[in-house]
Amino acid sequence: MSLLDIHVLGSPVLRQVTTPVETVTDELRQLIDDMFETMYAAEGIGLAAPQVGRTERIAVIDIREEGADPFVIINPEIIETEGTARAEEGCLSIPDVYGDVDRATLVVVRALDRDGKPFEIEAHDLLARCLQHEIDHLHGRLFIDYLGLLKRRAALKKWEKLRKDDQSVIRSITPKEVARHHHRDEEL
Ligand code: K1U
Ligand code: ZN
Repeated sequence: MSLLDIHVLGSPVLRQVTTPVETVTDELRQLIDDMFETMYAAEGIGLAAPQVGRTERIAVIDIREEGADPFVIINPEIIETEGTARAEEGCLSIPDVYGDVDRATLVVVRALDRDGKPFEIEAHDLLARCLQHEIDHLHGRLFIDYLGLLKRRAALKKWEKLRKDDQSVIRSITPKEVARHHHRDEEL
């Protein structure tokens, strides 16, 4: 498995609409494994293909809660929603920038699994939020798009300040992040 570089705000791939997967090949299964490894090293609860520079409609999710197993969604569609709640979100592609986003509290998502088999998942609360965040990535949308004008402006200002000394649109996971991730695994 390998760690993938993460694209950050400013990289055009984050704004692209992804392409549906026709066949889940071994090459795509390798990509999925690498995405899981990258998500864990970056300490995220989800990761979508555009964040690693890919245009396939694929995202991986692990909210690390008891009873919630990691899973991949391929060609996901939200087929039902219920309720709304506002909560703070961040994004591995806009590190250290946060904002409150209204999302459905319940979603039903239909997708393909890593063997290309269709499944449906009913998700609540954080898992529902994470699914919506990742599916947004697959449509070129970012959480900052939902912020009001002033909050969005403040978020972008913070982002510009943070990246003043590094304008690159791709970030590599640092050895420090990898070490922290391994250390946490050993503790568990
Ligand atoms: O796609 C990404 O950028 C990953 C992102 C997904 C996310 C889902 C739901 C709410 C916010 C963000 C993250 O993993 S951000 C970091 C994170 O680990 C986290 C976020 C919320 C609660 C717990 C952890
Ligand atoms: Zn994100």
